[in-house]
Amino acid sequence: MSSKILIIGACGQIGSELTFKLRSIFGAENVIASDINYKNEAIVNSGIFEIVDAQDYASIKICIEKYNINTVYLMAAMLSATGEKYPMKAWDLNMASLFNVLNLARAKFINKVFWPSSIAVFGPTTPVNYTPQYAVMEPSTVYGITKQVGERWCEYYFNKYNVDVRSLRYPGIISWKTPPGGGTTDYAVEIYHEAIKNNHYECFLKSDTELPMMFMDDAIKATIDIMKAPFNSIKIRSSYNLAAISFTPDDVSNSIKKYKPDFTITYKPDFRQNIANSWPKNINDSYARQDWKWKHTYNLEQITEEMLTELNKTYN
Ligand code: AKB
Repeated sequence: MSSKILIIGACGQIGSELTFKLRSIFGAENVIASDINYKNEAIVNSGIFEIVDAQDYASIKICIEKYNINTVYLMAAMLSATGEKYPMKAWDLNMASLFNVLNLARAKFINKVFWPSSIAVFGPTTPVNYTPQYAVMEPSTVYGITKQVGERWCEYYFNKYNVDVRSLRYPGIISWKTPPGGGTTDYAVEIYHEAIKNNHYECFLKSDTELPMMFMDDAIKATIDIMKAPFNSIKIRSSYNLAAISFTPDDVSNSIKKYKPDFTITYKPDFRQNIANSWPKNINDSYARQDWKWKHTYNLEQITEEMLTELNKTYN
């Protein structure tokens, strides 16, 4: 694997944990964190940090040249719920950042790229159960459209320009260190914070809304595993289906009640319900398991235990 890494969007939910993990593997001096602002103190103070605007080709190129970067993880994006509020901003950020990094790779300033896609590439006409890798994809959110189009461009840059770009269709990611922002699956993180703080949560999705989810440690492992995998083992250059578990708000609530029997939940679905309704309930990720030996670890019980334990320390 490459020795000098740049993470764009390092202050976000996944970018921050990826930064810590990559630094523990490759050494802090070899992993440069960057973002559009200084919003995550833990990241800004933990090693080399640069302000980089993902929408500005020159801003990324300057950083790549300054540190002799050869691998970029592009983690900056506007997610599904915020994207519906600011459609053009979502389109501009998600597409411009991807083109900037792909074009830097095409011009040989870097030689390896990770770009996350999402289950949002699927839409209301996709089969919802064990959605296969190759399925109808008619995304109904701006975020999903950017991810589907992005996948096509990744495959195109691989085929036409030999750009070594690797990608995963992330499900909802659950973590306690850095909060998510602007996603439809965010309820599955908020619920744990509210359980600790107020012993109550008002959920913006209906109780039986089943969605694919994954604990952060598994998501980071998948990301590093696909980047480590031998070049020829990566057979899919659009993006791999990736799965761990699937659950509903009711399932999470019941798992929290095992530790906090007084916990209560109410339901007040908002516009995010329609987004969730358009996504798969669970995902068939057999290509990832076959091609680069993907395997998840965490189930819902383990996630609940770790979330409650860690957030308890944060708030108390
Ligand atoms: C979102 O909810 O928008 C994201 C995603 C599934 O990509 N977490």
